Amino acid sequence: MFSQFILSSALVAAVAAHQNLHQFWVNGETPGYEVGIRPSGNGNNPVTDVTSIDIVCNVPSTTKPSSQVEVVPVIEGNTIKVQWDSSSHPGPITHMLAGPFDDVTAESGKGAWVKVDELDYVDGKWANELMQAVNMTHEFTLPIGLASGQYLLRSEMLALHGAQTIGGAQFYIGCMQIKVTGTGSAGSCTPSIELPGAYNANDANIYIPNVYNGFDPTNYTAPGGPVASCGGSGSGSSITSKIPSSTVLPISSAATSSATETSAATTPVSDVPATDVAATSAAIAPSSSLTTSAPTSTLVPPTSTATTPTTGAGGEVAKYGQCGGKNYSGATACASGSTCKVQNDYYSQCV
Ligand SMILES: [Cu+2]
Repeated sequence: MFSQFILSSALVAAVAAHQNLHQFWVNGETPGYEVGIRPSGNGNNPVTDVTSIDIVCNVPSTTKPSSQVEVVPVIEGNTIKVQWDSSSHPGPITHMLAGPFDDVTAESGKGAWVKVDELDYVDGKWANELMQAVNMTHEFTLPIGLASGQYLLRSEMLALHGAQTIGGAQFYIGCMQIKVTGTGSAGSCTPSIELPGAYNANDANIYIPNVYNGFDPTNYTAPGGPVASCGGSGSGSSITSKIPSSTVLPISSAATSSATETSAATTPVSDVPATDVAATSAAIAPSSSLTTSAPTSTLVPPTSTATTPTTGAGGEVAKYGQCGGKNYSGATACASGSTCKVQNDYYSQCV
């Protein structure tokens, strides 16, 4: 009896630590709580069979199928902030895109994906710990050079506390449905991977026999390969205000033309110069709270970017943004308070 009690207590603790994705923000504006996100038909439980279709977008909900989930308009280069349930499970967070599709609500996501964001282990902290410090949020920028169309945006938190056994790693997955206005063409982002297929139960970043016994997470990289390059001017909305004006035109015109259909934008894009848009998106600090409106108190005055030289590509990358790596051609200077740290050959990040 006593041992049963211990077992059930342990299970309760484990269940309490499970997590789901509940909300996201586009340039600081949210479509709402659990809006635009496919709900889990799996409770808050993880997916552990990496070869199953569930590894793509979790177990489908039977009560709210994807056809009833909103498709949220975004623009390439926008900042996306996600918020998950609190998690004490150590591990990385990654984001991937599948598309473009004509109707994302009808797509399972089985097939090609490109990784657009990754946060692993930085300065002695796993992604979940870094997120816990900022209300369980994480933000990144959509790449520039995406083809217009509808996409699945997949958020994955991989929990490694059971990774010492094969099949013990826990994948928490939430898929957002978005409609991208972009300047690229289909297939512009490389490399791509297949889901299911790219993950194997015995991959070195999924099955870690020594995870509690000498494992060094310093150089750990999450499953799914490197962050993709999308043929645009690098990733990150900060690029729009930093590169010569002659090359910013495709981006700003895209932003302007789609402003009317972007419910997430409270400030008409056409009313502010591109530098303001960039400054605003770069200023959405992860420390912003649970409020559903833009964290205006953290906004950096546009004047901070007005003095930026217009020549060269040397701009400022927001904290947690990409600042280097193979095939990366964007800004490399990190916002004050953060420094550029190499995560792998393909990805350096301001932390
Ligand atoms: Cu858990």
